[in-house]
Amino acid sequence: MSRLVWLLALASCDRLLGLDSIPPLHDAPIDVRALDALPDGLVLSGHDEDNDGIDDTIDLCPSDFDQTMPQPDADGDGVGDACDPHPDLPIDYIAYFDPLISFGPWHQLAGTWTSGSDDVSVGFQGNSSMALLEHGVTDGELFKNPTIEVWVSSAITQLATEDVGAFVATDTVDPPPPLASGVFCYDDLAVGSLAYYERRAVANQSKEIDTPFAATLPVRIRVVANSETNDVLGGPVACEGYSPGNSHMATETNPGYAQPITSGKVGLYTFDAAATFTSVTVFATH
Ligand SMILES: [Ca+2]
Ligand SMILES: [Ca+2]
Repeated sequence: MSRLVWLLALASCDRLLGLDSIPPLHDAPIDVRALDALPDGLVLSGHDEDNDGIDDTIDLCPSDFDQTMPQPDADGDGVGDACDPHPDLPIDYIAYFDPLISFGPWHQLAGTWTSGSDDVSVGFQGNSSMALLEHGVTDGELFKNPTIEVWVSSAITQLATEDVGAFVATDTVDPPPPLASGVFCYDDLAVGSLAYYERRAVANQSKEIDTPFAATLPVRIRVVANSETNDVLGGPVACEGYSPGNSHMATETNPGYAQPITSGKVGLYTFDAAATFTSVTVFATH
């Protein structure tokens, strides 16, 4: 068979099988499992945050790219391996996901935030200032053993101490100063480190740890804030930084405080920096 005839035969075969009528994955952000498995009342969002071709509503990791079908989930808990905080323990679920298409339930405590088409941004605030965007829905509550995942797509720095990150605060977050009591995790853009800052109001304790972290935007920052003393999950709190651009991940754990965080709120913040946040995901345990 000549090369031309072979190609014609192959094209004909595709038409017979209807293969040329199947749109590319990225043009059809619908998981095939949704066709007969979508629970009553569940409506696809029509939005695909991580651009992996799977609608946010049914994506096992809505903010972490994984277009493998079906998406790997080794422990079968419904949270994909690409984002599962405890990939070997079937205890996790996605408690909250926000693609930040609008401000939605978030409200500003400080700074000037703007809502873009698919993100929220905060402008440069000047010397030693902080901008806080706090989640109203979680007011007064904290998901069990939450892991807060935040994606940052851009950041502008002008001074020597620039931070972009997220926090879990143990009580009401007032506009600074002072810093709220809680756990702050951030990419220290000026010195290229992943930083962990924990402040306990009762004991008037604070501790900051930095580890080298040469992040390339976009960057994923996670705050792991266990709400129970649970040896299975490791230490009480930790921070993680991940930058797909250079495949570098850093983890920082503060062993100095054994107390769990038993109540609180979730927030985004910057310090001496302008930044754009593209999504927030809260993982929790059953
Ligand atoms: Ca997706
Ligand atoms: Ca899992």
